[in-house]
Amino acid sequence: MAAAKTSLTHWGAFRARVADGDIAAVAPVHTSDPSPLLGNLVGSVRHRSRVTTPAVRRGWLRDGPGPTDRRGADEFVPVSWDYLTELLADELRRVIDTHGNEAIYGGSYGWASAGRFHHAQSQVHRFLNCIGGYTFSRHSYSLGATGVIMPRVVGTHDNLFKRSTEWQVIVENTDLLVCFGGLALKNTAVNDGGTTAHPARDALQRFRARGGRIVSFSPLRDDVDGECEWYAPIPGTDVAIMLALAHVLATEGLLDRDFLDTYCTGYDRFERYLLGRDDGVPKSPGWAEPICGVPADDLVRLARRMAAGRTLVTVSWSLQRTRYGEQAPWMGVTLAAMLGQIGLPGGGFGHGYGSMNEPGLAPLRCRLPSLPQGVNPVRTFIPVAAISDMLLRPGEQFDYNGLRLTYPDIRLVYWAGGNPFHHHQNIPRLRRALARVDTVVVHDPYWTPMAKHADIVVPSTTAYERDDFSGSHTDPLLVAMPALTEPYAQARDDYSTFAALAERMGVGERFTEGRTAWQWLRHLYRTWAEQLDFEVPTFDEFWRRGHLRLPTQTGLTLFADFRADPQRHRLNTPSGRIEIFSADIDGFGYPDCAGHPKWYEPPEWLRGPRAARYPLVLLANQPATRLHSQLDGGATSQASKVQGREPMRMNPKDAAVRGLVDGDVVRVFNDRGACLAGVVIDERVRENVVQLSTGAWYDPADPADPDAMCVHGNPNVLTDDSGTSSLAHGCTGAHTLVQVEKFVGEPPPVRAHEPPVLVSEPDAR
Ligand SMILES: Nc1nc2c(c(=O)[nH]1)N[C@H]1C(S)=C(S)[C@@H](COP(=O)(O)OP(=O)(O)OC[C@H]3O[C@@H](n4cnc5c(=O)[nH]c(N)nc54)[C@H](O)[C@@H]3O)O[C@H]1N2
Ligand SMILES: Nc1nc2c(c(=O)[nH]1)N[C@H]1C(S)=C(S)[C@@H](COP(=O)(O)OP(=O)(O)OC[C@H]3O[C@@H](n4cnc5c(=O)[nH]c(N)nc54)[C@H](O)[C@@H]3O)O[C@H]1N2
Ligand SMILES: [Mo]
Repeated sequence: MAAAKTSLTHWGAFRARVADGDIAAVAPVHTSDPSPLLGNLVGSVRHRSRVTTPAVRRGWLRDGPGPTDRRGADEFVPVSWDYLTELLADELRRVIDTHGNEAIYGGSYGWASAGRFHHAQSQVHRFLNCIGGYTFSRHSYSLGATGVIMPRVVGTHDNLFKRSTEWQVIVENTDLLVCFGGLALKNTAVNDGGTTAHPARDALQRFRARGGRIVSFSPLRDDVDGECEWYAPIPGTDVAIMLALAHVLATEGLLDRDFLDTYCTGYDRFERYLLGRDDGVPKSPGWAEPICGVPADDLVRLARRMAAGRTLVTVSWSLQRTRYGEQAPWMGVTLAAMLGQIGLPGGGFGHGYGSMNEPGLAPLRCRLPSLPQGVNPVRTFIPVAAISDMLLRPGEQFDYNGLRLTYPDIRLVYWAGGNPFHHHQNIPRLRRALARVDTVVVHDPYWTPMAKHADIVVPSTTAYERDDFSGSHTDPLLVAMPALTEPYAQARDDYSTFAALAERMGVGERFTEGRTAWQWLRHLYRTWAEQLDFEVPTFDEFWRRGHLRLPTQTGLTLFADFRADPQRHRLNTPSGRIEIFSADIDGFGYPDCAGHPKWYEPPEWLRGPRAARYPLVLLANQPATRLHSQLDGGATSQASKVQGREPMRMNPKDAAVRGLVDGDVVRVFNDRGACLAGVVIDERVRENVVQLSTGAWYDPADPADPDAMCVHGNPNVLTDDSGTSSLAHGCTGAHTLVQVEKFVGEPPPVRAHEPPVLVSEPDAR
């Protein structure tokens, strides 16, 4: 099993020097533009926040399962693996026998680590399927709105990324890149499953060298690296801007009627709205200016430029992570359709350039190996960001994507590979929701806030303490991930934990199929290799070499095949075309999502009534210094902190009126909650906007109080979790309105990365 000490993360491949059971140094491999996130790996295996022993919350051990407000405030009792397995198996059995499998929530959303076999979500879902199933979740926090709206508009959502127009095609063909939400390079380092290539920075340089121009709409200047024409509209108003651009195209005869007639349906219905035929309000640049703050003349000129050359309209994913988030991608496609360039090289629509590594990369010509998850006999599900609603409102009905669904009565929450205290909005409400269930189980290598809110905590290995391999659908390399070091303390692979649990519950053989983890790796590789239409080396050869290059499909343009032959390549929509008007959505009659893209005033915006009390828009965007909450204790993440708090960037004018200087600790608050943050003054941030990225581990000043201030800077104590609309119920974490004031006195210490108090109990084994 000896192999070079290289491995893969979601943000790149690296070579490690290992000493004393930990990663002592890392160097990037394969990439020409390595991610700074690699800096978080050093010391991560033996970090003080590791879970070193199976542990059970003291109150749960004493009083048994049941609703309680002690979660997050209690001590933990270390137990043996055998006792943990026994307790957990008995509790799962009790819940299933008394309430049925539907009472287990196993959505278990989260990114976990790279690795095709030891992928925590695949493992937990396979295990729960073996014991009769679980209530599951649909879609993601990334693309909650897109995942529902885009299949109805263009017949797919993932092909928008997996078969996106390649960077090289943009470099060679695009004249004008109009980017709603910028093209943030900090985000392009990352891909789910791992990535080895980071071509975006170089592509943008070559694009500019060829004479390409970038227009960025974003509250942050540095969402585009280097030269661009920057507009900083009021956050949340991109749909109004796109409507204004569309209005110019429609009224100046700049739209492509042939394209709209041949490839789209419902433009005329939409145009009635655009021109104000029914409501008397033309959505003109003059109408948009007071909404978005961008001068009408600039919008007129931009629309004309867009029609004069090869233009790619890109919409970042952040735009759909807000209330009415369905509208931005829908309107983006509509605008691109009016320009008539969808399917032409370098023109049309793009979604997620600058959001993830994947858009702009060449897809593999083959599938990847993956662990079969089995079949879930339970059909109950929720849209993923409805977790608090589900736990707080069992039995209540709600609308979702044309369906009327009922929230199940959840008794046990099972999490492996995610951190809801990172990903979910309105943490005070989430804490009250988690207090309602009988039992919370968490597998994680670290004492994350979610682990501290659990009853049963299962110490997992990190990806660097076990053998695995990984890759993603838009990366040419399959990469071997040999264990870099032995498992720390009592940590075990999730696979071993589930194998032991399955054995105890009488389904051991079904779960393991008689294979060890190492045998599974070989099995997954071999069965994958057998169905390929090209030759690959044996598993041993692959493992020895450390990576395997797979064929990719280069030169793609999104929807080129549809453009070439709209009959043969009809879209998977009711009309087979791009649905600018959707009769289905119209038929649902939702007040918050009409049959065509439309401007809705968001609740959390600067021109609304709420801004009188909370006059700043907080952008809770993706952190430049880590992936989500992962390795927040690592060097790159820690170097960015200000007096130990998460940095919050703000415009010099907003700082001046509050008497703030660089390095101050501030209290950021609204009527949902409050957190501390460290001030970084930066004129690249629009006025009336502050940026506090996600990912600082939640650290309540008083762990027993769900409304306590987070002393570390987690913006999700402030955000709203009410969902994008009745259509998708997507995550709306991107924006929230806040006020900021100087924190007076000595700020409380940050204890986020300290383990909880561990106490021994006489009866515990
Ligand atoms: N306000 C606001 N909130 C947001 C967002 C936003 O823009 N604004 N963005 C949202 C988005 S797009 C996303 S994708 C989510 C991300 O939310 P998550 O995916 O939940 O966040 P991560 O921090 O990646 O959590 C992964 C967890 O898996 C653990 N882990 C790693 N390896 C293993 C393993 O092998 N086994 C086990 N059991 N655990 C492992 C890590 O230690 C970590 O605790 O956040 C969302 N939340
Ligand atoms: N370094 C790093 N990279 C990541 C991640 C990470 O945690 N760390 N997470 C990954 C994941 S899971 C996902 S889903 C993607 C998410 O990708 P996105 O959702 O696109 O990423 P964000 O950084 O939240 O937002 C991108 C930019 O949009 C701008 N923006 C916010 N609101 C508005 C608005 O109303 N209008 C306009 N025009 N612009 C706005 C912000 O300035 C922000 O910097 O990122 C991925 N990449
Ligand atoms: Mo995401």
